[in-house]
Amino acid sequence: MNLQKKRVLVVGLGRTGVALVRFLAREGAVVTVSDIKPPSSLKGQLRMLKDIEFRLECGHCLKTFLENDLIVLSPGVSPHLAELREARKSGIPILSELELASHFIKVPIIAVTGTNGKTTTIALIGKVLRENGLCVWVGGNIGRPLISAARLDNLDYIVAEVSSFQLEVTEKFHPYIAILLNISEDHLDRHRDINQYLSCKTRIFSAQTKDDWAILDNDNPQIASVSTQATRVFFSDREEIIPGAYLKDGYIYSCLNGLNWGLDTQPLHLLGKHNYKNIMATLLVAQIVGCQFNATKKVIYEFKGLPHRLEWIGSIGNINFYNDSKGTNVGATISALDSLDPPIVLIAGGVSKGQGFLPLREAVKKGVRAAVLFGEAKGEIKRALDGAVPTLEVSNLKEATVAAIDLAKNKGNILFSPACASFDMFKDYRERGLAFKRIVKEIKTQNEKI
Ligand code: UMA
Repeated sequence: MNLQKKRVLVVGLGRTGVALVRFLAREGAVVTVSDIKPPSSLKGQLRMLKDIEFRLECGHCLKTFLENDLIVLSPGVSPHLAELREARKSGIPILSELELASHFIKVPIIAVTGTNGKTTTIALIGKVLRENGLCVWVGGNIGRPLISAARLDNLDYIVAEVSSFQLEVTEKFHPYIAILLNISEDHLDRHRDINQYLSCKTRIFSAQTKDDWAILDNDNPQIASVSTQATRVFFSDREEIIPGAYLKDGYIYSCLNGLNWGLDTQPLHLLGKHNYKNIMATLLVAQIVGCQFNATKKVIYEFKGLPHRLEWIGSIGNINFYNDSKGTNVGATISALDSLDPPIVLIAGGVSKGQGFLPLREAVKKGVRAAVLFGEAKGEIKRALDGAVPTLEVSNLKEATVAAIDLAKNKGNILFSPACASFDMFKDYRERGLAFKRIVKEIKTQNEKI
């Protein structure tokens, strides 16, 4: 693809937009950016691009969309915008950032998607490959757009987290190894229903050939049956799969390419069966690319997990506190609940992403003493849990934490796993997780003074 002197419109000037403008300008394109925000809200981005020549238009204007040769979308921009519909009718190509990056990446890609566990899995894969002497770039949906890896060629692999938003208008994105970890309701404020969400996710396989690999969760029939030209290999925590990866008698086994590896789960820092599956996917990747078992095992045993994901943040008396602020959907909260011993007091709430909270009902019956709810969705969650577990509605995270400590009665685990997005009260899940850590620390300090 030659972008020299091409008129290219970038829609959205967030992290992806900034990386796109840099890349496109380097390629010699004539770049325009369209963003719905006013310039005063884009100051940070404009500062990052101050050395680059491009035109910014605030507000989406149809004329601008129609006078470009190519349109590239940020992941947060819906491909169903009216301006994009018109551009499509006029035959103007519309690419996702992922698709554009695919044209300029020659290094084999290991791509991970799924509702939960993506970031943990790419972090593990990246560390395992590096420990095995390979040169890798790790990024994607984690805030480091794939386009910033375009044209890098002194690499053995690119390890990329990809989201349903990024995959939605993608056709040529072609990973050598594609992993679909799991699927549960999420982002239904953007996708029509779970089937459409799943069909975006499975686009990760659509350009694969018989020389590629697809790693799939055998325990979910919708995932296990996805169609792909690639060699399919499965993982399961329910049954023995050879070739494949599975859990048996406290060991994770991975058997592929003539290799048989067994990993005792006892020394792992990562909690929960969902993390065992992330490890299974990592082991299969390691076997495909020819890693050594000892180096791989060392990384997995040393890995303490990422912040805001079932992160143990300390204890007060006999109560342990876990920060799972990245639990932004019901599936993630259910996995977190399954990973901890009862009794648990759950703190949840925030903004619903269109999913139903009813699946939480069964999960809380297995050891949750009470649920403390806050944020926009608290009433909706309460209705889903009523009768299954005692619930308490409060107005903010501080009140929720204080109430949870009271309800825990100096015993068990307090789990902050919101099952919701954070935007009603916080910038993002990180800010929310940090707020929880700060609150717990303050309460602990006060207790120590008494
Ligand atoms: N905008 C428009 N028109 C629209 C919609 C948005 O102009 O119709 C503008 C906004 O005003 C804003 C810009 O687009 O200025 C934001 O673009 P964006 O939402 O794509 O955000 P980025 O900063 O580029 O971040 C994106 C991903 N965001 C989303 O998918 C919503 C980031 O994932 C990702 O880290 C980043 O690219 C780098 O790849 C975030 C995320 O929440 C963390 N992802 C979801 C998830 O993980 O569950 C999918």
